[in-house]
Amino acid sequence: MSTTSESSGTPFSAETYFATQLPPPNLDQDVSRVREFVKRQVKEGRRVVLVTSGGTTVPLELNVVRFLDNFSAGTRGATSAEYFLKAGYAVIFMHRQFSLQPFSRHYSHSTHPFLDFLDVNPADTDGHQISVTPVEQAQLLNVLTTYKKVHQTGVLHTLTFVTVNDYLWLLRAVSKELSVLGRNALFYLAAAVSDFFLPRQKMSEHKIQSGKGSLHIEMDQVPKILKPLVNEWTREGFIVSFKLETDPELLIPKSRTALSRYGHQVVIGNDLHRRKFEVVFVSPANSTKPLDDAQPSNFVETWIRIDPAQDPAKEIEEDIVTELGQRHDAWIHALGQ
Ligand code: 9Z3
Repeated sequence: MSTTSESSGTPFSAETYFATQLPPPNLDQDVSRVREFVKRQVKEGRRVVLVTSGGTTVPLELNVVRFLDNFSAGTRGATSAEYFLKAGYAVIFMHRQFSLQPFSRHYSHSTHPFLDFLDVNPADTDGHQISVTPVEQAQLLNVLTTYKKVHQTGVLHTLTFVTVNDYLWLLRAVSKELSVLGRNALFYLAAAVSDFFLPRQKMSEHKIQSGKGSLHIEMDQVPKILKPLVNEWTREGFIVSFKLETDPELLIPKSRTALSRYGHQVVIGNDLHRRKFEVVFVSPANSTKPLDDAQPSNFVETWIRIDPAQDPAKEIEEDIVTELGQRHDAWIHALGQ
């Protein structure tokens, strides 16, 4: 397959996108559940964070057989969601179907399959009693207790997407619902979102047939969704986006560009290969001045690093969430200044 990144047409604006692409079939139902959840959190006085997590697919056919995907397993999002819950936030966890989820992530079928640490009790001749291998008990008890408590208190709401189209429609709808929270809403946009997509008008209805030689696909650019998110859908929320690069030299310049283009609060830059050990927070040096990404002094960079050789159990998301909690706090208390 060969693709070209140059589009002959004008890039889709968010407005054109939503006027021409269809919403996912269960959008209304998803939105009314989010509304109920948010209403309850407002009543109980909690801050709410929207965590997006995992990769988006780009289908190539309407009757989809093939699609483009990306590497994200959803580790960043699922891990961060747990730390946000621990910090007292209610969490809307919007994730790619079948990607990692808070709590169950500790027992992923590929890295830590739970069947490997369950035993049939040897004293039980009928074989009806199952026990947990002693070495796993403490961690399981800890995870299970927190998981049960979170579900009993109703502070975690889960939503799923598969395609980039599902993601965009859901993000727009959920962010509008969160606007009732004003500054108490935090957006943590960790999903790995495709930059390119195939509009439904250009998709083949049926499976693309082979036999005509190589396949050429021209994709359109996904609209820059952060702009309407910041300016229209949710005017007061604290918005954190992630910038992923594979060339470390681009990390800070691209994060600065995103910040000056969209005017939100923080871009967290991460390099694909070092993302589990270091990230950089890029934010405006002075929130009242217009940002110019050609002026480094307009920005502040704060690195967060962990050393896995010193503490293999440490997760960088713990420090990311602590830092964001403090910044969100300051943002709430700066209201009216
Ligand atoms: C991230 O950069 C996330 O930290 C990762 C997490 C996807 C690297 P994993 O799921 O990986 O733990 O394996 N997310 C944002 C990536 C993204 O699509 N950003 C867009 C961009 O870079 C802007 S929203 O242009």
